[in-house]
Amino acid sequence: MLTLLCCGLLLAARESVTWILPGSGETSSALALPNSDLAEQIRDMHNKVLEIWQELGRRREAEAGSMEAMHAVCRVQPSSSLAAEQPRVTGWVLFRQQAPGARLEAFFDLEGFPAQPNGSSHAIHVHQFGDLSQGCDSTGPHYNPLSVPHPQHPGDFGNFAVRDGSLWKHRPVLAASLAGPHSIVGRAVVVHAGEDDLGRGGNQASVENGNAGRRLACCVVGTSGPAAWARQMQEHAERKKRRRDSECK
Ligand SMILES: *[C@@H]1O[C@H](CO)[C@@H](O)[C@H](O)[C@H]1NC(C)=O
Ligand SMILES: [Cu+2]
Ligand SMILES: [Zn+2]
Repeated sequence: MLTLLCCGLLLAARESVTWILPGSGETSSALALPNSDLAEQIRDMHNKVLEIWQELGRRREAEAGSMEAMHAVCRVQPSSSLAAEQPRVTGWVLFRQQAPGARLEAFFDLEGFPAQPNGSSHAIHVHQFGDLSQGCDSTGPHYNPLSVPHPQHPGDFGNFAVRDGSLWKHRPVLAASLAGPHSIVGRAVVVHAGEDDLGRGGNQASVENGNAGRRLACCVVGTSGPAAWARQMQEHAERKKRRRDSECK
C-alpha cells in the first residue's frame, strides 16, 4: 500500500517535470524561479519518499526481531483446597510459541502422583481464571472463548500417562496460544486426579470438562524469557540419552 503510494508520488513528480520542461528552454527568467522551486520540491519529495522507504525497512527489521519465540512458564503446586489424603503433585509446564498464530509447544514435567496403579492417566486443561485464592477450585471452568463443547477447548491438552508417580512429556502441537485475544497467559493449568473421557462420557459434564475428577494441582501461566525452555530442552536430550544408554546395556 505504502509502496504504491510512493510510486504514485514519484510518477506525479516526474509528470509535473515533463509538463513544465518545454517552457524551461526559454530565456525568460520569470520561468527560472518556478522551475528551481519545482526542482526543490521534487528533491524534497524524493527525500521524503526515501525516508519513508528507509523507515519501512527499519520497521520490517524490528518486526523480524520481535518475531523471536514467545515463552511462558507455569509452576504447578498442589491445590490448597486439597484433602490431606490426596497426592501432592508439583512440577512445571513450559510453553514456547515461535510467533503469534504458530503452533504452541509445551513440556509437562510433573511428579507426586500415586505410583499405583502404574500407567494411570491424568487430564490436564487450561481453566478460565488465574485465580488460585481457593486453590484450584477458583480457576473456574475450562477456558472456552468460542463457546464450544469439550474437548474442543483450546486448552484441552488431553490425558497424560504417569509412570512410577511422575510424568514428563513434550507436546509439539497444542491448539492454545500465548498471543492474541485468546491467549492463555494469566489463566490456569489444572492437573486432575482422573482421566479425561474426551466428551464420550454420555452426560453433560462430559462435554464441559471430560469428567476428569478432582483438581489435584494447578498454576497460573506467566510470560518468561527463553532460559527455562532451553534448560528443559537440554535436560530432555540428556534424559533421552540416559534412557537409550540404559536400554542398550
Ligand atoms: C511402571 O511402568 C513403566 C513403563 O510403563 C515401567 O518402566 C516401570 O518399571 C513400571 N514401574 C513399576 C513399579 O511397575
Ligand atoms: Cu480441567
Ligand atoms: Zn475442555
